Amino acid sequence: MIDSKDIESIFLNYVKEYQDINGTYVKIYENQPTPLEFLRCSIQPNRPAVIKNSFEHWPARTRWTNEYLRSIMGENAVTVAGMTPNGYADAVTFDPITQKDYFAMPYEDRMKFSTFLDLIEGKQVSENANYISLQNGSLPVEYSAIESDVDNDIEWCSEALGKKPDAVNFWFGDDKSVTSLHKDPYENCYAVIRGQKTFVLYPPTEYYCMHESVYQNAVYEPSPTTGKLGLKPTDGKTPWIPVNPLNPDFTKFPRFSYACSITVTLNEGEMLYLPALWFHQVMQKGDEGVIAINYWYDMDYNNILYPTMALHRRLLTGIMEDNKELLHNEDDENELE
Ligand SMILES: O=C(O)CCC(=O)C(=O)O
Repeated sequence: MIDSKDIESIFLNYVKEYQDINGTYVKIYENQPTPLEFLRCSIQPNRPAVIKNSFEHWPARTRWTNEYLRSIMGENAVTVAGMTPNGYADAVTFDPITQKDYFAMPYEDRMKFSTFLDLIEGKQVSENANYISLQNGSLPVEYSAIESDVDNDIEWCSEALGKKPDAVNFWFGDDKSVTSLHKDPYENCYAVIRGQKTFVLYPPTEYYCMHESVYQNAVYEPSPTTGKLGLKPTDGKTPWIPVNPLNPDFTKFPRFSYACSITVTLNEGEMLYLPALWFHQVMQKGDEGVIAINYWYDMDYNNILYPTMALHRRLLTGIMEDNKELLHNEDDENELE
């Protein structure tokens, strides 16, 4: 009779086989690759890469000081989508009041860009982490005044993929904000303009190690009396990874001990190619704020990668971890009804 331990060892073999073959190698391109080289060496094998010296020509590289941004954008209203008391927006979070883990979504506020700069520069005190982190193509929507300081797409990547980006996003935050471990169905070219970003990466084959589970949603809201942000449970559930690679709890999440991270630190002027469905957690540091632009290209759904991830998710999180909601969900990404 086969038991669940046998099935677990099959998943573990799959994790290890990929690790044995690929190790933790990250290709470094000293200059922008040709589309063919990028396709062959990075996109097709679905491996991360760092690309140096590829966007030196962007005016943003020299122009985007806080002073300049304030002069052009200061009066414009922007969305600060990542306001949290602990720096973790969209993350599994324990609520001491209800004694439950939730999928915690940030408080989203609109403010003048100059007010956001005051918060980042410490001219206005805030108890919260404040992060400009909208992922809806925010650059052309909210930052059209500075959009022409960067390229509309990453030419060699567009050529390699045969498409233009689906979304171009503007990120501005500081070391208080961390993006929790997750994956996206996009090929991602992530360009650091100011400061430093550290990505902790895991390949899609390590889904087994991630302990993804389904959590009730909650959103941070300011208390009407104190103004402090607290969690308010809401309708809906979200499948999410509860492990923090910075401080993993191996008693609660033993399978994470088999995960093999690749840590990539990007400095100003460097770009990460983050392949579709790679798990990533992102930290940042830099005086007076960290700025990045990323280009999201729709992943190739004809490839076996997407259905393979869905299969693993249904088997592991759906059946073995008994989250039946996942089995009936057609959309394999996030929110569940
Ligand atoms: O920069 C960040 O904080 C997160 C970036 C990210 O998750 C992404 O580009 O998919």
